[in-house]
Amino acid sequence: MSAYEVNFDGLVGLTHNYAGLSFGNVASTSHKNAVANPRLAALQGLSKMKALADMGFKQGVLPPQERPCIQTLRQLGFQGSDYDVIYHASQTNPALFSAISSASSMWVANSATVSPSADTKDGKVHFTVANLNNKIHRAIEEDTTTNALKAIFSDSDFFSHHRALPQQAVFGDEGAANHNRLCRDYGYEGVEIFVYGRRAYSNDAEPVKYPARQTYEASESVARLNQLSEHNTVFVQQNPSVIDQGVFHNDVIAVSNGPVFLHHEEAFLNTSAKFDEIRSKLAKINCDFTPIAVKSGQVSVQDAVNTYLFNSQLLTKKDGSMLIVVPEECRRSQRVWDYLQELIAGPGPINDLKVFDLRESMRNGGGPACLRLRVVLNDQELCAVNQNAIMNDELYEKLTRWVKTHYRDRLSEADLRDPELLLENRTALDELTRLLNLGSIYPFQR
Ligand code: SUG
Repeated sequence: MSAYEVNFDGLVGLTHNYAGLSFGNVASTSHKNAVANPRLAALQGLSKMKALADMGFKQGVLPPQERPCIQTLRQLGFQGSDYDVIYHASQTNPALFSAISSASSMWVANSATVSPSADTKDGKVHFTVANLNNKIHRAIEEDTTTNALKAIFSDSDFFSHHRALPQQAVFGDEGAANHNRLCRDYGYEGVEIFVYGRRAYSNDAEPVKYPARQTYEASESVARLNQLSEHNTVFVQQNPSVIDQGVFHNDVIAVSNGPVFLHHEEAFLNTSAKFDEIRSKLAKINCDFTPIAVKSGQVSVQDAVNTYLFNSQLLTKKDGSMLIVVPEECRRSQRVWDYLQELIAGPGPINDLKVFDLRESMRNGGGPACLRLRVVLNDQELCAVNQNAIMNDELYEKLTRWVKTHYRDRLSEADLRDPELLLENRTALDELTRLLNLGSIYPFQR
C-alpha cells in the first residue's frame, strides 16, 4: 500500500497581528507594534498550499480559532454580553487581552505530535494535542485544536486522539515542532526523534536567557501516548546555547524527511552519541541514516534564526529526490543563499529549491515548516480523512474568496478591541465550518 506525507497547513486567522507575545522568539518581540495585514497573511499561506498541491504534493488545511477567546475571558471572571466582556477585559488588562486575541493557532506545527500507523503498537495514526504551556496565548489553543483534529481525522478505525498533557511547566509540550521522523519510505516503520529543551526533574544544562519550552518529561509522555517503543524513539536535548540565541523550537534549527536529517552542527547536545543511537535504530529497520550538518562557518546560528533556513520543508518528489521549500528571507542573505545553491548542486538527495513570500507570518517567527503539520497516511487512511479539508483548485478558489470577503487588510494591536472584530470572526468561521464540513468546533457554535 502506498503512503504519503500530507502537509496540513494552518489557515491564518482574522486577528493576525504583532503583539510581541513570545519572549525567546526574536521575530515576535522585535515586531511588536507593527501593523499587520491579516488578509495578505492568509493569502500568502494559501498560495503556498496551492503551489505545493499543484506540484503533486498532498496538501490539507486546518482551520483558525475564534479570537478574542471569549470563553477564556469568561473563565477569568469577565461577565455580561460578549461585547461587555471585550470592553472590560481590554480596559482592565490590555496585554492579557492581546494574548487572548492572538491568531497563533496558524502555526500548526505546534498543534500536535503525530505518529504514523507504521510506528504505533495498535497500527493507528496517533495525535497528541500540544498544551503549549509556555505562553498563555498558545495554551488556550488546546480545546479547539482537539475539536478540529477530531473533525478532520474522525474515523476511530484509523485515528486515535489524545488530549493535551497537564497544563504545567513540567509537561511543556510544543507538538511536532520538536519532533522529527526518519524512515526509509513513508509507509515503512520509522524512528521518531523527540527534541527537548530541558529536563524538569534534573540538574542538566538549561538555557539561561530564554525559556526551554519543551521538557523531556513531556516528550516521553507523548511517545507513550502515541504508542511508540524504545526501539523506534530517540530523545535528544537541544543545545541550550542555541535556545538562548533565539531557537525557541527545534524546527528553527533542524528538519527531517525520509532518512535525511538537515541540521545545524550546533543544534544538539551529545550529537555524536545521539546520532549513533539513531543510526543503529534505523539500521535495525534497514534504513541508512543521512544526516546533513551545516557548519557554523557556512551558516551561523544567527543566520539560521534570521532567515529560517531550517524552518524549511523537505519534500520527496515523484523521482525520489527532494525539494527544499524556504522563505524569501533565505534569498536575502548572501551566505544562506550561497549555501542553498551549493546544497542543491551537490551530490546529496536535495536537488531543488522553491522560495515563498511568507513575510506576514515570518515577522512573528513562523516560517514554512511552522505553518504545516505533517501527517503520514496510507491510501486507506487518506480515504478516511474528511475530504473537504484536502486542497484542490476548487477549495483554493473558495478559501481565497472567503478570505477576501471577511479579512481586514490592516490590523494593529489597538484594533483588537473593536467589538465588530468578534462578529467578523464568528461570521467567517461559521461559514468556514460549512465550507470544510467540520460541524461545530468553536465555543460560539456549541
Ligand atoms: O509560538 N509566534 C509563535 C511562532 C510559532 C512558530 N512555530 C514553529 N517554530 N513551529 C510562537 O512563538 C507570536 C505572536 C505575537 O507576538 O503576536 C507567536 O506566537
